[in-house]
Amino acid sequence: MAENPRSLDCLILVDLQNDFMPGGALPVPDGDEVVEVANELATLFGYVVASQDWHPANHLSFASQHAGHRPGDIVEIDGLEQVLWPDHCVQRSPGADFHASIDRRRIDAVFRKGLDRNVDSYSAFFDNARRRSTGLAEHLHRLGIGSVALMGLATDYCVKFSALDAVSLGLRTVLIADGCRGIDLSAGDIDRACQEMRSAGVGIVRAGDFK
Ligand code: VGL
Ligand code: ZN
Repeated sequence: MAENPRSLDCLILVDLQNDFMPGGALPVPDGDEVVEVANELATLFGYVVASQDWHPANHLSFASQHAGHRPGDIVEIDGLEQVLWPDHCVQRSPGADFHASIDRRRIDAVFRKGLDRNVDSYSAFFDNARRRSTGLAEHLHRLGIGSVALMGLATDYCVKFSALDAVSLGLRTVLIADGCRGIDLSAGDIDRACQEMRSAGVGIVRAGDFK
């Protein structure tokens, strides 16, 4: 841990896991390009956390759990709209590991999400039903961290929802645009996600701004 995290910002690395990389189960186009950005920025921040998508093998966000459905379909689970995904980031599988080039020594704490079979968790802070916290909000609060910079995968899902939750928690929040890649399930999703974040009060910056 940094000597005095109170005075420092926190870098949040979102889901830099093998399954979101090219060749993975739920590949984000060019997702591997942000790994180097993460390693560089991690040296510049006093405190670094990472989120890790961490699903049971029968998670209900998996299309394989819904007869007759395919990835990309949208269903309703417990009243919440759910996009169905290929099986990904199954707990303890290699796909759930962080990309091998990520410098783990720079990560001060890891927060896992998506453990509950019945509810997905895009945000690094809360599940999609906002019923359970991952512990990240309390953790940052305990450390006296009031501002966060986010980067990672995917811009239009986990990064977006993490950034919106950060703002809603009263954290000063910036998105490192060139440290993110998105899925664009529907063309324009990434641009719309950035607009949504900007309107919510997320500052959009570039990695070079921190150097
Ligand atoms: C993510 C879809 C499903 C993400 C995680 O990390 O953006 N997307 N699970
Ligand atoms: Zn997931």
